[in-house]
Amino acid sequence: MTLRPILIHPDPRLKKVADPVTAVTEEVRTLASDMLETMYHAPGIGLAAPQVGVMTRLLVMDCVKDETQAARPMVLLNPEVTWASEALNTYEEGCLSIPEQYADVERPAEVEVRWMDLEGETQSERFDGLWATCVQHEIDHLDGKLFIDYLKPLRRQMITRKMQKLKRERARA
Ligand code: K1U
Ligand code: ZN
Repeated sequence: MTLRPILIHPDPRLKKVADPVTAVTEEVRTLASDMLETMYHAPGIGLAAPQVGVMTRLLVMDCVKDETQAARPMVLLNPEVTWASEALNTYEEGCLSIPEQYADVERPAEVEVRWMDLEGETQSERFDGLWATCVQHEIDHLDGKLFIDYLKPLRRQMITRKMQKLKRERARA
């Protein structure tokens, strides 16, 4: 397994719609495995393929935060929200592509998602709580959308400027 570098906003690849996975190849399995390792190492609770520069509709997540509970690494290929609750939930979101910036985002509290697993089988599950927030945040990444796109333009601009500065500093180091 290999740690893959995570792209930092602004980057054109984070604004593009990713392409569907057409077959579960060795390349797809390696990508999923590398992304899980990269997510746990970050640490994070989710990661979408465009964040590691791969324009494919693949996401990984594990929202088990309690260390006494068993981990639940999930790999979702071509995920689609098939139902969303009218009830909304607000969560202070972060993003591994926008380090150390957090903001409240309102999203459906529960969603049903259909996807293909690494065996090529169709799966469907209803998510709530942090799982629902995370899967929607990751599917947004596959559609070229970031959590800051839900914020007012001024706040979004301030965060983008901070990220530009961070990237300049990292390039100099
Ligand atoms: O997609 C990403 O950038 C990952 C992101 C997912 C996410 C976080 C919060 C709400 C929605 C989606 C993260 O994992 S940021 C890091 C984080 O939330 C975290 C890190 C360590 C422990 C617990 C949470
Ligand atoms: Zn993110």
